[in-house]
Amino acid sequence: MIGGFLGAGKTTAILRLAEYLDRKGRRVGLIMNDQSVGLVDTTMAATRGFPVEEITGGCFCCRFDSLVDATCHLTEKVAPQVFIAEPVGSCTDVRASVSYPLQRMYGDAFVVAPLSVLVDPIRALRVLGVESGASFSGKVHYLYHKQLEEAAILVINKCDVVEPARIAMLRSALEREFPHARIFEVSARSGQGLDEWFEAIVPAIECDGQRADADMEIDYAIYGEGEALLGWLNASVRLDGGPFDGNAWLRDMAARLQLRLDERGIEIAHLKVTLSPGDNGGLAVLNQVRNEHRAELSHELIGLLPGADLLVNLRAEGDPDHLLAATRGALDDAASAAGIRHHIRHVEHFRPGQPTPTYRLSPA
Ligand SMILES: Nc1nc2c(ncn2[C@@H]2O[C@H](COP(=O)(O)OP(=O)(O)O)[C@@H](O)[C@H]2O)c(=O)[nH]1
Ligand SMILES: [Mg+2]
Repeated sequence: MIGGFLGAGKTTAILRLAEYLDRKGRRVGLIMNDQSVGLVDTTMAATRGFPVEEITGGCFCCRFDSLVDATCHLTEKVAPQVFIAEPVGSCTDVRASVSYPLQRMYGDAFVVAPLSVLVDPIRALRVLGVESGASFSGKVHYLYHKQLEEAAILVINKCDVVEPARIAMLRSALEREFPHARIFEVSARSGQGLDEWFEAIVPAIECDGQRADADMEIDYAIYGEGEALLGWLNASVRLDGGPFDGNAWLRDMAARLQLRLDERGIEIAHLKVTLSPGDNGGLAVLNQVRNEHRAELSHELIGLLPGADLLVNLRAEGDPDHLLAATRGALDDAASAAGIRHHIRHVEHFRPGQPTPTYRLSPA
């Protein structure tokens, strides 16, 4: 499992690890996880040609049997030698509720690698109190700390965009607070540092697996309240009446959405949007991981589109009704500014429920 908070770069890193293992001749199967259906991450993984299963409607810990089922489905299809799984970014305590139960109950079938947890350096510098800036409330910070505390390996990602001096400050803060963890500095985007990190996990998968570390104390009431402060919205929308420039439209829609969220004081954890004209016409992907972070288009479309399918995954600290109102408003305004029509086919907005793991085991 490659864990970490929303927007830390898990999906990007997982696809890199899958490519690394593929180059080494290992068959890989990916398992994506989210609270609801219609996942940008699954679309991204499938576009890269890797076999992928998606577990929705709850995190791995609360849908443990679905996780085991997903490995069976992948085994029937491609018999992977390595499974790479992305837990929901608002989830923690995955060692006790996923790694140990897997090892204990299915130890003949699986060796579980040490848990790696990624951090976005700018987000982590704020949550750890090293730098000031907009962040989340206390209970979300509690959940974030627990994610780092249970990691055997902490991976400072996005080193390509943050000055080395700030990365050094973050490393010292992490070493102070989490002395048991190994720390790597990488860029999942540029590839910097990835091989060193991958070389630390892959032999562990093949030889000894996960070391049993000390049990982590966690207050599920605070964790659950922290997770429920994060609103979730997944929408699937049809756009018609073009021609229109899909890349420009995505940027405009995201800017309008961010303004509406700003007005309500809602902090974005991760906004992911894909736009697909269909018929293998490519995919545009937009990501934003903080309010003041400019939305990035990591994949662009070529030419004008007559119509397209839009997928919006928004996770932000705020009332889900406000997320829905802001998303509807941004879609209305962006569509009329471009002279196109939009139709919301499916939308879900909610707060994650109290996490209740299927199993919870201590390392002993
Ligand atoms: N600059 C930079 N951006 C990155 C890096 N890794 C991921 N990102 C971006 O961070 C955003 C969130 O990445 P994603 O992999 O979806 O995060 P996840 O929510 O943890 O799965 C996307 O815009 C990525 O392109 C990196 O190493 N450097
Ligand atoms: Mg992801």
